[in-house]
Amino acid sequence: MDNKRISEILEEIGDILEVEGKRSRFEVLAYRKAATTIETLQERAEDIYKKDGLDGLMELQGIGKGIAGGIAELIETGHMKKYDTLKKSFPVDFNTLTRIQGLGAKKVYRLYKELGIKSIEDLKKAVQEHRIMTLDGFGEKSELEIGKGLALLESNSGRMLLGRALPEAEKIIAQLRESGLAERAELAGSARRMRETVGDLDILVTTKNPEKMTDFFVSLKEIDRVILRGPTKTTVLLKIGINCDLRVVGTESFGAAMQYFVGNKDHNVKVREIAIKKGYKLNEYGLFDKKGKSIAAADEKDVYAKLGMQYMPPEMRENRGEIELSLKGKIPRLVELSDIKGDLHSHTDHSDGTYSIADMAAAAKRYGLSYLGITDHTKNERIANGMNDKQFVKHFDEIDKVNDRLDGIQLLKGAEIDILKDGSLDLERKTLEMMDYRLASVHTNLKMTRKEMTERVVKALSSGYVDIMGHPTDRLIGSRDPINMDLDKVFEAAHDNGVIMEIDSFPERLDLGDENIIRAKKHGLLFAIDSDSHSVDHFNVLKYGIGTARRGWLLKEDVINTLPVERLLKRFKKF
Ligand code: DGT
Ligand code: CA
Ligand code: CA
Ligand code: ZN
Repeated sequence: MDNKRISEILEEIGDILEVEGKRSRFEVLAYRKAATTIETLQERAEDIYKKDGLDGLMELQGIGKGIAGGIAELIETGHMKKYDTLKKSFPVDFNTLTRIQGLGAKKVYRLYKELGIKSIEDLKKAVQEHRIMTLDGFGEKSELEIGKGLALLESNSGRMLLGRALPEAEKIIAQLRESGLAERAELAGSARRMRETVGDLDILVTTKNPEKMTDFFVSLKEIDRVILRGPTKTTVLLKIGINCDLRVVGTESFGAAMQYFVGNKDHNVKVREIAIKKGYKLNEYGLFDKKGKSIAAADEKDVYAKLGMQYMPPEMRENRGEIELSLKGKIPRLVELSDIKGDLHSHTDHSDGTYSIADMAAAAKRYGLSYLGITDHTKNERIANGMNDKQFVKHFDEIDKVNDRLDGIQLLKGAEIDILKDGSLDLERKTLEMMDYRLASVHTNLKMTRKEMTERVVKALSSGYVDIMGHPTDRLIGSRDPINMDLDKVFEAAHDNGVIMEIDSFPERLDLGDENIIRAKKHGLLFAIDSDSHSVDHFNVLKYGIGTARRGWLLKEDVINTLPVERLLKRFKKF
C-alpha cells in the first residue's frame, strides 16, 4: 500500500474520531500527525516496515505503538479493523469533502447528520437546491463559499495541459534558482517527460537551508495556498489550479532522486528490478551494493551507468521498450528544437490569423527559423474567413511580393485545404498547382461513421495533391475526441501517396500524439512539426511539438522541416 493511501486513512480516522466526540483531543491529533508524517515521508512506509518491522515504524515522528500497529495491519492485509468499524457508522467521504475550503470535519459531520450528505455529488445537489443555507450556522454566504469550493475542486481534479503548466513551472524554478538559496532546482515528474497533460508539478531542490528554502517557495506569488508542509516535501496549490510538490533532497543523492521522481512509475519499477537482479538496491537515495554501500547517487547518468544502462531522455521513460534499448546501448539521438529549420503551418490576417504576412515572416525570423509556410484557410471554413480560388491567386501574389523584400527568411506558398465531406479538396486543381506544397485537414462534418470517415480521408490523401495531413485526428485534448477512423488504413494510404503526417504543436492539439506517432512511424511515414501559429508569439509552442515527437522516439531524419529549404522543396509534389 502506498504512503498516500495510508495517510488518507489515518487522516480520515482522525476526522471521524473528532466528530464522534468520544475520544480525547490527543488521540485525534495523534492520527492527524501520523498522517502528515507518512504523507511527507521520502521512503515508503511499506519498505520501512518490511525492513525493520514495527520498531521501524515507531521510530518515525509522532507514530506510537497503536498507530504503528494499524499501519502494519494495512500493509499486511490491506485493511484496518478500526478504520472499517468507524467507516461503517460514518459512511462519509471525509477525505474529499474536507478538501473543500471552509469545510472541516465537524461541518462535514453536520451536513451528513442533517442533510444526509455523504459525497461530493450529494453536496453539489444540496447546493443547487439551496438546502445548505437553511441549516443553523451555515447561511447564504457559506453556501456560496461551498459552491465556489466545489467548482475549484472540480477544476483541480482533472489534469492540466502541459502548455499551461510548464510555463508556470519554469517561472517558479527560475525564482528558486535566483533566490540564492537553492544549489540546484530541477523539474521532475510528467512535466519533465513532456506528457501532454500533467496531474501535478514536481520540483527537486538541493539547499543548505531547507527551512528558508521552503519559506521562500511558499511565499511565491504563483502560490494560492499551502496544502501540506514537511521537512522534505511541501505541497502547494498554484493559482492556475494544480498542485506543485517541492522536494528538498541531499546533494549527495540528487541524481538518484532525479531518477526516481522523473519517473514514470512503470519505468522505475523495471529499473529497480534490474538493480535487484544485480544484487543491488535502488531507491531515491541511491544505488546500493550488497553491503549497503552507495555506489552511485549524486549523478543520474551514473546511476543508470552502474546498472549497465545508457542514459534515456526523460521523454522516453514510459516503459515502452526504452529500457531494453538502453541495456543494448542503442538509445538514439532524438530530434531537438534546434534541429527545426522552418515551420510549415501558419495563418495570417488573410484568414483567421491576427497579423499580416510580413509580420508573421518577421516573427518567424526572430524565432530563428529560415523558412515559413503560409497556410491560410480555404472557403469551406467560413468562420475562419477562408478564401476561394480567386482570392488565393491574389494572396499568392502578395506572398511573392513580401518574399522579395525579405532577408534571412523565405516564405513558402501553401494553404490549409479543407478535406470536404465527400473527400474532395476545397480548391481547384489549378490553384493547388500554384503552391509550393499543400496541407490538408478535416475541420467539419466530424460525426460520420468510422467507415465513411476512413473513406473520406483515404480519398483525399490519394488525390495526388496532398503533401501534408494537418492535425490528423482533429482531437482537442480534454474537449474533443479524435475523429473516428481506421488510422492504420489512413497511414497506409499516406505511405502509398507520399503524404507527410503533421505534429501540430498547439498544446490542446498535439496531434498526432505520442502513441500515434509511434504507430505512424511503423508505417514508414515522415513528419512535419508545425506551430499552427495564428499570431506572432505562437512559434513558442514548437517546443511542445518537439516534446511530443521525442515521446514518439522521432529522430531528426524523421522530420522534414529539419531540412534546409532547397532539400525540403524536393520532397513536395511537382506539377
Ligand atoms: P502526473 O503527476 O500524474 O502527471 O504524473 P507523474 O509521473 O508526475 O507522477 P507523480 O507526480 O505522482 O510522481 C512523480 C514521480 O515519482 C513518478 O513519475 C515516479 C515517482 N513515483 C511516484 N510514486 C511512485 C511509486 O509508488 N513507485 C515508484 N517506483 N515511483 C513512484
Ligand atoms: Ca507529477
Ligand atoms: Ca507529484
Ligand atoms: Zn486546422
